[in-house]
Amino acid sequence: MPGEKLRELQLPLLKKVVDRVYHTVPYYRKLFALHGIHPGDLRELSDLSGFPLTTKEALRDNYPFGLFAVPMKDIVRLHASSGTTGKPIVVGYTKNDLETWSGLIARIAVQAGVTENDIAQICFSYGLFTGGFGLHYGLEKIGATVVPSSVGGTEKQIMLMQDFGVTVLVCTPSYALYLAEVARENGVDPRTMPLKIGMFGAEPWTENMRLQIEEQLGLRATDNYGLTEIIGPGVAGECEARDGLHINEDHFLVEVIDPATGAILGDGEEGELVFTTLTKEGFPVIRYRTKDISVLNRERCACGRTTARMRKVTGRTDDMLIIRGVNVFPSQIESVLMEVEEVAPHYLIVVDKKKGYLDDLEVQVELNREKFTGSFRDLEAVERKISRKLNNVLTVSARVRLVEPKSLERTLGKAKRVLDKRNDS
Ligand code: DLL
Repeated sequence: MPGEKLRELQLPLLKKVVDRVYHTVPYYRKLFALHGIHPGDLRELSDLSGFPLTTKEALRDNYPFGLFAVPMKDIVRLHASSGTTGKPIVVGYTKNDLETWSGLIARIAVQAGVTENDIAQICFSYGLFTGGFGLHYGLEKIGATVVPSSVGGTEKQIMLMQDFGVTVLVCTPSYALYLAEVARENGVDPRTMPLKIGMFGAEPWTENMRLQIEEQLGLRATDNYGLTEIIGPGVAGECEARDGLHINEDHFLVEVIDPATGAILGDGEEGELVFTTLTKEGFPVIRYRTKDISVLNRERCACGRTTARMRKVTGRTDDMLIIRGVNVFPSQIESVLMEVEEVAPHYLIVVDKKKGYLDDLEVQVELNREKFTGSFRDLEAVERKISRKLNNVLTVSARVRLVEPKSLERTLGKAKRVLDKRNDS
């Protein structure tokens, strides 16, 4: 669809949703009044910038059902975000929302190359997390055979993959690497499994990590993005060109803002993604701040699709570490580590305060026994080499500690890469 047609489609949907939340959700009515703005002020798509942004805190404050825009009898499913502190954010779906959602997943799956001939194993948790159920119905919709194996029991997961001839792996990128590792431990070369396509998402991962996964599992790794507050997975996904993730703009209006000022940024400018749902009934959201950092590209993709593409999300405004005043993203560290063959792609970033005031950055990374056969002295040389590389990229010094293979904790869902001990005492 040409861009102009898409905008023609978006405007009435946008007007409708803004009007609807104003009339059905007291929170938005009050918020709009507070900002002296009314749904009638929305004449062009660009008028949306005059409306207030919605934050995670607002969603949390309205726990559990305060922002639902339909009566509870019309909500047929609840999901919740995995908050680490306090109450989660609860979202509700109507029957139509579930239909929309499976359609969007079907779309990103087709983009990734999945067909009805595929057997897809979903190793995302089935529960309040949106990953399992979200991907499930969309993959069924396109006629793929779904194996809802959920999380855990990694050895069994591998057995099922081999016995069922699984061709599509659906999980977090970190779990994909863990699967490969456990397979090798059990004498299975993961490259001999029939896997063809990986649909990975739910956490940031770098291009270097993509290469590692592809090499270890012998599949084509694709990225897909989403968040509970907007719908779950299905917001955006890569096509065969893998040159950015196509945003499903007929359902989600996207903006990029300067996280510090809230000012709207242009295409090609890096900032925080903000989404407005255009078709959701149960839980519509206006201008939701994702805290995810990306860049938009509206040039036509090699695949022919015309939707805006978002660059792979490399970090969040809130996973940014400030080390001695310098902004450091875990993805920068990951990128460096993935280029060093003596280490395995398992690491932990530990931040602490030295002498009570000086930020101290330590990167623990597991040795790769296959590539490292040297002595203690060689070990120190590898640590120094990585340290030097990190120093160049981060512009702050980082201590590197090589640790025993498999000594760092593995997670079955989203990986925990950072341990920040600065506020512990
Ligand atoms: O993680 C939804 C999802 C499930 C997406 C399965 C893809 C696959 P939440 O638990 O609410 O929802 O977490 C959302 O995870 O704001 C990003 O920070 C991060 N995230 C999700 N997908 C990606 C990705 C699901 N492909 C938060 N790349 C988002 C980078 C991602 N970060």
